[in-house]
Amino acid sequence: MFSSRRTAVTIAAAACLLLPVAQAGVSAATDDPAAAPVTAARGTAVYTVPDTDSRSRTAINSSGAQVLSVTGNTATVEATPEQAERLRADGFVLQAQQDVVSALQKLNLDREAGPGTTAFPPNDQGYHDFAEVNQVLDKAVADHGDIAAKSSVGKSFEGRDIPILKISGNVAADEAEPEVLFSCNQHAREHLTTEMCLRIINRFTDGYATDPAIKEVVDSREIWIVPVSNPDGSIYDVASGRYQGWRKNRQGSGTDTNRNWGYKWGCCGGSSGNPTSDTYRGTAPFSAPEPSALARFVDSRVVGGAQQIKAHIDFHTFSELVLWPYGYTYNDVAEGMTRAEYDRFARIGTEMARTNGYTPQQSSDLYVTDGSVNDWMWGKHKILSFTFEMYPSSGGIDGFYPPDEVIERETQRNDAAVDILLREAGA
Ligand code: 0X9
Ligand code: CA
Ligand code: CA
Ligand code: ZN
Repeated sequence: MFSSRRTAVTIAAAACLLLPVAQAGVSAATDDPAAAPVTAARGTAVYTVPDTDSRSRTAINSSGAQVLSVTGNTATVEATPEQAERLRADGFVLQAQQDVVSALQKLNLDREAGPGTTAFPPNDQGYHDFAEVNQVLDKAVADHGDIAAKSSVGKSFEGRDIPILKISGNVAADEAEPEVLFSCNQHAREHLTTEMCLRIINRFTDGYATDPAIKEVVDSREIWIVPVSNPDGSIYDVASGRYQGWRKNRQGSGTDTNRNWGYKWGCCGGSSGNPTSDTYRGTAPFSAPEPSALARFVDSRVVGGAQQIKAHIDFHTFSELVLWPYGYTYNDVAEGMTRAEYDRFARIGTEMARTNGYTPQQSSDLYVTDGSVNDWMWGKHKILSFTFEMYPSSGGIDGFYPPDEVIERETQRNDAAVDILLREAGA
């Protein structure tokens, strides 16, 4: 029943797409009686921009607008009317697709109204809110205490523990086994990634007793999983009774935690110094408590002078990409990255992408980012660190809110890639 309602919502959303170009600078919200403000100040719309490349997409981000996704050479961009006008003056072709407030409004049609809610909408109950994530972790430990242990990497800005699960044979001991980290939901609205981390947890705990291949991996690795790297933002995105389209943490007007990592922070035009920007880098490297806590955890895995964590995936949505460092430079080879090391990233990234159908590329091929997690993981610790941009391959703001019916298919899609990374951690 919920799926047919979802279909109706999707069709309604599609019907308002593709405004005539002549009106493109005008917000569609004014034409839409259903469009009540979600976040009062949010006057942005989503546009497609054809014929972009990595440099022009970096320029779009520098203008204050934000690239949401890229398919081929076409970027999907969120911008205010002023930013859109400015980009047009700079020669970009912008075609308006959707008003963000009304698009979020349409996604919210099934939502139980009212504050104090932390749960997902009735039609998206397949997603786990933060309390439910903790229940999944607690159950994994209760059911499989010999191979699963829960702890915290530290506190979020609002004081929540950021939970981490370790999975390994003889889990209570720190054994000399290659360690692998999976992290999810750095960006608040990218809820499908939390489900990805939960799938990894369930697969390697529930499968242990019956699947020899799973047992082999769990017994020869120490697997760390952080399902919700940004709990405050993730909860905020859902809790008001409506999806907010929120990306950052909840410190002041929000820091983009994936611009706050302390390797070449703010170096290269891949982040913003404006606190209201969606790519605000914060006041200093690790000024945001969430990446700071995760970084201190990773630092703590240096044992006897050797970093134990060998490989890492940070899951994001969307665009269906496998990305590797560096993000701060267009160059393949740079300080701390030899040609051989780059080629290893490309080889493993390409191999993983063959299994899930994503597009493999260096992360700066998307656009330049500085202060991202992968650059820090590799630049400081030589951890083989990838970003996966999950389903869908393209879309507007609704791309962050795929219906819960896709969770199983789109998380299962990455099983083989996860297995490849776990293998490579021992190479
Ligand atoms: O911009 C980002 O932080 C990531 N894309 S998202 O749409 N999920 O926000 C991409 C980060 C890729 N860059 C690096 N990994 N360096
Ligand atoms: Ca072990
Ligand atoms: Ca160990
Ligand atoms: Zn993201």
